[in-house]
Amino acid sequence: MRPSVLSEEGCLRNERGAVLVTGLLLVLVLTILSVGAMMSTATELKMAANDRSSKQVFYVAEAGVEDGRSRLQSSGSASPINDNAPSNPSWTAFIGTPTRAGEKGYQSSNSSHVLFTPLNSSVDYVVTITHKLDSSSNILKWGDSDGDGIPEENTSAGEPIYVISSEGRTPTGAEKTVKIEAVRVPVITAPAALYTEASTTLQGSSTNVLGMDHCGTHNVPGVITRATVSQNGHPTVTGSPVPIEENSTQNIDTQAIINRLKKNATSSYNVASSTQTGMNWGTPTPGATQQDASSCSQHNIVYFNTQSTYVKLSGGTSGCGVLLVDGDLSVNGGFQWYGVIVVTGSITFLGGGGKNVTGGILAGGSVSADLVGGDANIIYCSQGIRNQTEYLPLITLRWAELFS
Ligand SMILES: [Ca+2]
Repeated sequence: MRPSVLSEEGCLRNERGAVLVTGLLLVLVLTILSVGAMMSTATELKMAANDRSSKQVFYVAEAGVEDGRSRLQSSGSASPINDNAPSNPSWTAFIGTPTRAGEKGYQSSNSSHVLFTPLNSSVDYVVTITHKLDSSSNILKWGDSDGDGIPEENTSAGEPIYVISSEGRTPTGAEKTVKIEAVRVPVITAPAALYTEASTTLQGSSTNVLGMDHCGTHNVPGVITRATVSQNGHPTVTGSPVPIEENSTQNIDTQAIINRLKKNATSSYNVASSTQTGMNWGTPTPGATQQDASSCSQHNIVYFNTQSTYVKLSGGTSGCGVLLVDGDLSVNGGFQWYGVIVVTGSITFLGGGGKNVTGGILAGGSVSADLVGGDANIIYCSQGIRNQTEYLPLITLRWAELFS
């Protein structure tokens, strides 16, 4: 029976060996798994760090872009960047330390170069601001060169387009460049004291439509209309080269002007066949008489969506800035406005009470007629038109993130 004992001992040894091998295999598998997990965690950490670093350097570059864009505003910036050479194609403004600006080509001896200290010194960026040029080195502008009310890139009218390029750098040495094209909001196209598209009646001896520039030297016609003008009761109309230009080919897209500016509205209203009484969106300082220009330093943008009806402003309404009306506008009683009035429909000035609009009016009405009477004084004022857009934030026309 010994062999059977021996054989039992052999079996026990074999089983012990198998347990040992299985245990060793298990340890091996666990080791491989944990090393794999550690490697994968390390990779993920590295990816997260790279992602964080990439985002960080992007925001640093963006801070530089914002530094340039905010300081190019004509007003409203504490330390503005004035483009003192708007027709110099080589003009370059640098924002950065002298060392960082030097890396981007800044030379203190170059009269076309100007250097500005960064607004934010806690992060490292260097910015260059140049004029956008065409292939013949002409300065490209953003403005309404063809008088349809819609700005476009051109070489004659409007504001110079700026190319703002900002290179951000983090303490770990990551770099990224963000580049934008930005421009000041161009002036609203206002070719006359009163521009209309429908047949227009001017009535009453106390109605004055004056195209001679009352705050500058840019004289325009009193009225430009795509239709005709009838006059009743001896209103006064002046302007240059003519007081009234009828059947004009000029075609201003008043809807496009409104759509562009209503984004910046300081007051917006949804109304339908509504009368607003005694509204105040600023108080112009009147001139010596109702036939003189008023003045005002406030800038409101008031937008009325009338849902294809009208809004009537009555009872001593006043305002400074831009009045935008989607629909028809009716003004009854005393009314003082300094700035620009743009209406997609027709415009009616009636009733008693002195009315003074200093700046310009655009009415797009093509069905109803425009009627201006009731002590209305519409006085062209180039400064009053220009004032309304130059304080607005710059528009970004194009944006690019350059990898580096
Ligand atoms: Ca245009």
